[in-house]
Amino acid sequence: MADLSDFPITRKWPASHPERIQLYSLPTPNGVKVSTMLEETGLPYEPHLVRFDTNDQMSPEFLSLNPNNKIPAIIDPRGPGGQPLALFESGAILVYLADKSSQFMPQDPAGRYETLQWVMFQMGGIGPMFGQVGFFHKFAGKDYEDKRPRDRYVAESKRLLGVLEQQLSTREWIMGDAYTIADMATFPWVRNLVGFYEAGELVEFETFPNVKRALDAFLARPAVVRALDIPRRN
Ligand SMILES: N[C@@H](CCC(=O)N[C@@H](CS)C(=O)NCC(=O)O)C(=O)O
Repeated sequence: MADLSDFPITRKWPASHPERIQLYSLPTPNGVKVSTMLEETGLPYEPHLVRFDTNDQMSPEFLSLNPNNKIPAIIDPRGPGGQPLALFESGAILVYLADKSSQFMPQDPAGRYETLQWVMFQMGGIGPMFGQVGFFHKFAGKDYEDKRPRDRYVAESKRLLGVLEQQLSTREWIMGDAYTIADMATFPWVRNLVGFYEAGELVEFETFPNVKRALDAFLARPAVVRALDIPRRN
């Protein structure tokens, strides 16, 4: 039986199944990337809800695992060399789970690097820019009189959607026929932009038909349907 007692986070979120991967998350776009990957691979895991309304992400127990106070984070009791491994940052977790499961990452070196390139494109571009659109369009920033910050992030988000559109205009998924962690990183954010952030009109989403097609295909996957509600908010 794996012993996770060295990880203070397990005091606030006790492991009922310490032999399984422990997921600390909330079904936000970054959280859904990892719950999707876990559902798609079939790796055994145990989800734990990190609540923002009670600031769980700022608790000493959570910070002991991720000093950056953000979900998602995991502990794999059987990491490299059979030793427990704690990880935060959704991109790093996706790569780790792809390597662990040998799934959703091309096996050839060039395909692997290209997939990583698109994961980085999401992590450095799509996530941060779409997130700013959310702030300036839907949340506190919507009341700012000066619309230049909003317009800047909308323009950048449209540009990024254009890059995705071009990539998807000749491919089923970002990497071609193969559905990979690049798709799992990207589409939860596209969904959020046009859904929760209600920015579809603002970014003229109808001008990106291939992004829409791939988004719909992503959302139709049974693993994604399940992942969107993991960990269940109670
Ligand atoms: N780069 C990080 C970003 C994670 C992130 O921004 N998580 C948000 C939810 S989507 C969060 O935990 N926010 C809580 C906070 O900032 O206090 C990743 O991809 O894992």
